[in-house]
Amino acid sequence: MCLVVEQRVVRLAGQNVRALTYNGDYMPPTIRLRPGDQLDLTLVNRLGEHTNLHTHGWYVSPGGNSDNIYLHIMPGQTFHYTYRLPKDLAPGTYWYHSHAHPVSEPQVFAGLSGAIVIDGLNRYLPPGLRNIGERLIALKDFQVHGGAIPTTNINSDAPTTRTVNGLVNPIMNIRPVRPSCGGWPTSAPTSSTTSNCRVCASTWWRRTPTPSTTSGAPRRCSCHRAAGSTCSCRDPQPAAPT
Ligand SMILES: [Cu+2]
Repeated sequence: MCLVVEQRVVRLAGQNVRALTYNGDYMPPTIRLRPGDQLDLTLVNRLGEHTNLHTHGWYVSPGGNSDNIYLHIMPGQTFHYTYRLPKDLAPGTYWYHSHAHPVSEPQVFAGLSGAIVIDGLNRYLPPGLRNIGERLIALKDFQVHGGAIPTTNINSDAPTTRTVNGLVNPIMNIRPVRPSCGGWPTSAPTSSTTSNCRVCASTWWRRTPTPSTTSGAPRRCSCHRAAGSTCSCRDPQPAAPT
């Protein structure tokens, strides 16, 4: 894998913005690996200052050409990283970013961050949901001064534009889940329809605390079987969690 670090004009929230990018994108490639894998990554620095790479959250060597935050990859330099992931690395989401002192904050602020997924999280789901589809949501925010994301006099308290996978207010179509639906485990039932999807979704969703009704009594449903089983909910569906 190769990451090229450079300043580029990217399209953000309907405007052209100079940002610091990996491979020319505000939302750079997602690194996807499994516990025990080895990541060989080439970092090419086309900035006018040094940078480096840090994999946030990994339990890996912090020395040599691994997750060594003291490295300075100088302008024009190419560096080869090798990360050996332990077999017991927790699956889930992580992220990578510049950790080059003292410029890590402005570099990350200007865009140098991306997502990492360590596969294997599904095995912690209820058995009937382990084959559901997966969606990655990466949140980044930016400010613009003079057509560029500022890298000096940063005011993190100033208003920012929040992005989801690099987009502002994107629309994501989701549907309640059943094992064969390929939907989201986090989706909640939103209607009183009686499709299998809704039934399975309500089964999943009832694993979270049940919200109270206006009378204060918890809403309950007759369905407490494992996801995928045939069941029906006689009572109103609970409201979506907030
Ligand atoms: Cu970090």
